[in-house]
Amino acid sequence: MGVAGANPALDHRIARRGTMTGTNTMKTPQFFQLDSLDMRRLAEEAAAGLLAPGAAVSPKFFYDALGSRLFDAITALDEYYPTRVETSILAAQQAAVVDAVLSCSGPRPVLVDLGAGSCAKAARLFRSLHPRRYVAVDISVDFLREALEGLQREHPALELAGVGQDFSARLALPPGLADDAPAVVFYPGSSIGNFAPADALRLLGEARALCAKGGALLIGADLVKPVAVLEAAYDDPLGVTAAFNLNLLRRLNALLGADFDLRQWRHVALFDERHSRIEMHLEARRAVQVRWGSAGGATASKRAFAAGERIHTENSYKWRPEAFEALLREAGFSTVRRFTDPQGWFGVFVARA
Ligand code: AVI
Repeated sequence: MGVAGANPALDHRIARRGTMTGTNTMKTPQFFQLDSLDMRRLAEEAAAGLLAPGAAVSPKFFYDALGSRLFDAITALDEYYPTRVETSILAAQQAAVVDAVLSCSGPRPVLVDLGAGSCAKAARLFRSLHPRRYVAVDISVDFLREALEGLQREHPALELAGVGQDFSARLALPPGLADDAPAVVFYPGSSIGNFAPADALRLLGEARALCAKGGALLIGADLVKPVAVLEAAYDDPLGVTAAFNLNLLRRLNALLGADFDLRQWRHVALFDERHSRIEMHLEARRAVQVRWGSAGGATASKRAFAAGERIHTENSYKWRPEAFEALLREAGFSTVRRFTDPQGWFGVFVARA
């Protein structure tokens, strides 16, 4: 994830070319980087979060190269059910889900994938959805290049585009990518749960604008369930989620030139019933002083943390299905279809734009 808002003036477009392989035209993915990854602003944002009275750092700082690998490892844990359950819903009910989507968009929609990463989840829909174009959006096009080039070899005639954009700040695509046909916006993984409801509403409204010409949203959202199940998913006995959380301090050391000693901090994950969210924190094991320099661009500073004081690193909201459907309607979507697993742990929603 990144920092700057979308700025069409910064567009860096690499033109699409077609190459002839025998009698077939093999298309080439096109790439757009909409936000420049401004390390100075990132450093300033992180420093401001550390200095706030209730210290908090955005979860976007989790995802450096190691953090992304640790997140992949989390999705393989027995305790972390969201990825597994969502995949099982999309596999077992794929025909009904795709029918619901196509009944909104009509055949051959543009498929827009938010937070696409390896593009693997969306690629599983290609054979039933038959998109006319696949647009993968992630914070940096560099995360998408390899995946899209691999997909192009498997689907030589499919138009592919990669867009680098921090859609946590603003979602808007370059003209010509999703405005020439009904679009289906795909946002799996319950990543919407990492937004506070007001921010989720803003993002869903922008997603609706993308698919407003007779399209649909296909989105996964994690649902409320017993607290013990939720807390185990975010505090696994192997310590993978703890490592994922602590890695944020490593990232801050690199970004800010800070001197966090990871051994002085521990991972905390608790379900907050009032907000219906898992909260992740890093808690100081003893009184510590943290200093950082001006290397990253932020002003040199320091902060003392008392024993037990915490840095809030992530919220992961868990929705009641009716409340999530109400949120979709508030964002402007009309009919909503819901698909769940037998235990009702996870919801896949198809919302008409
Ligand atoms: C990416 N996101 C949906 C994950 C979640 O479940 O909120 C991030 C995560 N944090 C700890 N474990 C997984």
